[in-house]
Amino acid sequence: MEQPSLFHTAANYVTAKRQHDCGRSLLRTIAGLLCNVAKCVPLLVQQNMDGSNFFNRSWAEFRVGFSDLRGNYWLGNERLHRLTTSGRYKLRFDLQALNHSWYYTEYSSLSVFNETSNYKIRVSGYQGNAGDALWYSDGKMFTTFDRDNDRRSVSDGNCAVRTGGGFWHSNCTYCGVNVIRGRPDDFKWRGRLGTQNVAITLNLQSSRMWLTC
Ligand SMILES: [Ca+2]
Repeated sequence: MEQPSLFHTAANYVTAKRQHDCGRSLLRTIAGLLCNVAKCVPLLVQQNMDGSNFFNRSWAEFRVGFSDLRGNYWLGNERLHRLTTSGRYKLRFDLQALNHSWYYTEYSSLSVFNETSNYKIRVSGYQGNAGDALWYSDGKMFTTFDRDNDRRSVSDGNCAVRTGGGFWHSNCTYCGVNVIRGRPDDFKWRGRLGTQNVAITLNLQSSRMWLTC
């Protein structure tokens, strides 16, 4: 399955950004990000190269974002909040299965609330060919190993500890893009089609999330 070339690599994303006159010095600022998204340059939100433990991070780290030289990336919850409450954006997932086929899921509407609301997510308007895995996170707050806002009982613990990744956990997630491979829920996408909750299961090789317009 062919991947749309625009989304294919993080390098393409950087190149695309530089083709727009938003100012390189602004690339890490909200103004720079808004400028790029306003011009419909897809903005990378997340990239998980291999399901390692890269997303096993604190609340403070998810708040501001983090990255490494291998391409693993989290934009940051505060930026996500400010972007998605200042304009209307789509959220796109590009999903590479272990067999190297590519799939995508897109949501036509995304909002991430403020830190006081524990970065609660609202997402709707699924389309794609991987099913809807984020429905289970809709309306949920963000949970990290040091901030338990999930629906899992106190005695059963914290989904970020259990899965090894911070996310908008319920009990815990069908959208395992931040989960360590081999942990509960795994580095898997489990998509709903119609009323069938797990119609499509993708064992992931890599994942990306984008803000698009
Ligand atoms: Ca809990």
